[in-house]
Amino acid sequence: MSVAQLISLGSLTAPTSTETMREALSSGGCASSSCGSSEGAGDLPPEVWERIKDHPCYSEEAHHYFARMHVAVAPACNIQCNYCNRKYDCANESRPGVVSEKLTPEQALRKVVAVANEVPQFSVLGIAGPGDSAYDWRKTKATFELVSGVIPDVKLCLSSNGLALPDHVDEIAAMNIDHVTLTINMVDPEIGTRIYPWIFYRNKRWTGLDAARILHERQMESLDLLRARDILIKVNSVMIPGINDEHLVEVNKVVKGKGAFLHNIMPLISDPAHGTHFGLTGQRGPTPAELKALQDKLEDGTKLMRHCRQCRADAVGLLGEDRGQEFTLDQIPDDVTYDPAQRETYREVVAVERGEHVAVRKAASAEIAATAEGGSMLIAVATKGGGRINQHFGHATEFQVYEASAKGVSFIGHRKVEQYCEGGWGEDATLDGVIAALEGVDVVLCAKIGDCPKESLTTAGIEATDAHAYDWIEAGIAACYAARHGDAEQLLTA
Ligand code: CLF
Ligand code: SF4
Repeated sequence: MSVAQLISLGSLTAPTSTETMREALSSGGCASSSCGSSEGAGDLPPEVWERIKDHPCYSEEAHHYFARMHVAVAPACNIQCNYCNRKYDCANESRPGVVSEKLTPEQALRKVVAVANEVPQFSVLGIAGPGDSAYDWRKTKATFELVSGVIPDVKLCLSSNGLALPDHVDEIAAMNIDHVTLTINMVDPEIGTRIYPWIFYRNKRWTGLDAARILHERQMESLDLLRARDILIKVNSVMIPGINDEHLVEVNKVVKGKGAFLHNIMPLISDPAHGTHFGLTGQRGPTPAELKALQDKLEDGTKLMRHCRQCRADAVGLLGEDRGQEFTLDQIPDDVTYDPAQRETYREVVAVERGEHVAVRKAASAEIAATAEGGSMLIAVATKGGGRINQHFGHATEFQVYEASAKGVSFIGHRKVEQYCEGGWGEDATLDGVIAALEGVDVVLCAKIGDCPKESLTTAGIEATDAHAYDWIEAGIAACYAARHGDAEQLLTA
């Protein structure tokens, strides 16, 4: 039995011993790999892998197993982005049009403890607004200090526009904050004037080219200062067609040259209902194909993040889920105390499970690459985490999309959908939306699918199968690829 199955069966919602977990694993017949393998580092130096291996945003592999939570303690912001309406959360690191429950540092601690007790996958605490975490530094710092005093092993992560960050970089380093995200949308202030109408800096409001130039200089300074302190940097860039889409190639070069570890290109989400400048003036966001084309172009630069979910400033859970509404303050007792048992047990189980997953992924990739002449395929997977095909088609609110090609198996993104099956019934209109979201996909892998949706998908040219239910994602993909392109016998026995 896998970690994801254990979670879905509720085994991790009550204190569970490691022995019980191990027994469950061996009875499932899938725990034969080496214990605690740290494979998955790829071409990363071991010390870097050690720093990212439990961070769901910095490691695509980790996002199958580990969860982040955000606490919305930093409401103040010092700039205006044309894609942001300040009634909502910071759109640099979260989904526009969402309002979080704002917390004091003490309330945030209560919430973090409640989540740590209930969500064994929890590994990272991020502060991503709802304004700017470095500008609202006093509250950001107080929150991190309180939490790390109670849960010392939690990773601390913050996201900022970079304008105020140089003023606090020594404190950031001293607090052991190992991961910082900077949102950098331009390295040319002329382009910046089309994204930022004003900034507030050194007690003065700046506009036009002056504003964009100051912001650019401070962002470059932030990169240098963070790198000098060996803090891992992720750069977020919002892709805005016609404004900075082509320019992001240059941004990628510059941030790579300055040592950014990861570059996350986020599509502009522009909806007039959100009341942003771009939304109201008809600026469109990129299509999935435009986003993918840019990402493909940048693949040889800084490592790219393709698994971002543009989550909320109060998000809780694995990246593809949001359990924030289970942890609103009114549901958390005043005197909640931290119990590390579940998180510790979970980590022991994951260490075993993960080793096997890495081995399967490598084998599947190698086998698919060996039959490169077969061409490429897009496969959408319904998963609840743990690296397995373990979700019913009708329960999915997103599909993870993989490409099988000469490069092996690559995760290329996700497609959000409306849940098709509610209370045992599926709506045709919802299914049409799901099929539209799966455009370009060749095969859907899921734990179960009914005849009706399967037929509709087939009519739309998409094969759907539950033949690989609960198998590793990459093993299922290899089997599909073999069935279509390769030497089926060879691939299926890989
Ligand atoms: Fe949060 Fe951001 Fe840290 Fe992750 S999110 S502060 S790096 S812990 Fe992650 Fe969410 Fe994407 Fe951000 S999926 S929006 S990249
Ligand atoms: Fe909005 Fe964030 Fe930009 Fe501030 S930095 S204006 S909160 S998107």
